[in-house]
Amino acid sequence: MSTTEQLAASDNLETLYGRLHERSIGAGWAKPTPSLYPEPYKNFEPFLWSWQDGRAALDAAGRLIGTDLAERRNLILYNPVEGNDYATVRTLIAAYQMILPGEQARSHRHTPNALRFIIEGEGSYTIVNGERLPMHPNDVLLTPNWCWHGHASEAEGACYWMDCLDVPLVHFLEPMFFEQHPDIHEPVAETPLNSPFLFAWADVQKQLDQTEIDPEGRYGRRIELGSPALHSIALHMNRLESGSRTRTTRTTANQIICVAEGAGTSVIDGQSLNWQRGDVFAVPGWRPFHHKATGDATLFEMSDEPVMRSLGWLRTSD
Ligand code: GTQ
Ligand code: FE2
Repeated sequence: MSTTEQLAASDNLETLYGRLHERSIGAGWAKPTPSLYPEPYKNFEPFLWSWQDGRAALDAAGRLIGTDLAERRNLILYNPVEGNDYATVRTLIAAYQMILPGEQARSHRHTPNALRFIIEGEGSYTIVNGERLPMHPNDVLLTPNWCWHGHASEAEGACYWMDCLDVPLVHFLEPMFFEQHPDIHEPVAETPLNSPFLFAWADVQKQLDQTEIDPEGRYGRRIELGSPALHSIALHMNRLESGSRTRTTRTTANQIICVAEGAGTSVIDGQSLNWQRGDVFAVPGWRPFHHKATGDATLFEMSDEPVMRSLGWLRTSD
């Protein structure tokens, strides 16, 4: 290690860089890649995961692994970019999950916020902080930061859903905590008639029916679940009329979309993705996108908009 005097006497830049490096200091002006750039990089890709394949894979996993060995029987929908094996978009992860009749997925809690969108099956439920919440197709259930939650099924057949969590954001910011429930399976204390953690499809549909089509043409009929549903994740249902096309837009918010109803095509930064019910697709931030519905369709949108908004980084443009 050079001395302070030697550092001070450095008589060319290479010598100075070498002596700085010994001290873990870099020359800001000589950085090989810029730290500041005019607009977001395209680090994550638009991509679609098919429910048909997700369901087939879950059925196979159901034969091969049980909730005794797998804390959750979930399939991680990771964005296919170099070096990534987890995140779906920068801040969020989506997964398909399945539970078999009579199974119980043990209770735990963690600092990441989570939510589920139910895709198929009747008779499963989640126990959130002792409350038993039923899961019906197209319902949305929340398990916010540090709430106990476990899943169980009294169904005739398999029950399937999609999970969305802000784990990649928690990984980045570091406040990760996780623990198992002391009773392994948290007992049911109550079965409430309604809960702020449950958005039932029947209510969502009623609200959509009463909502006007967005006059700017960006979303069709759009409602927000919660305001926002979770501190880090906003949830919207967007209902598109058959044959309609939304106006091209972009936002700094990173989105994951799950198809609640219908079929169509989305064009995201020039890439066309054809979707149908249960499919999940990634709309990374600042990519121009529009949606086209071939029949009446409803898109369930999960985004990190509350994070962007609260930090002053939410921007949208045409
Ligand atoms: O159901 O509690 O897909 O904790 C990933 C982590 C689901 C869950 C996931 C989880 C869960
Ligand atoms: Fe969990």
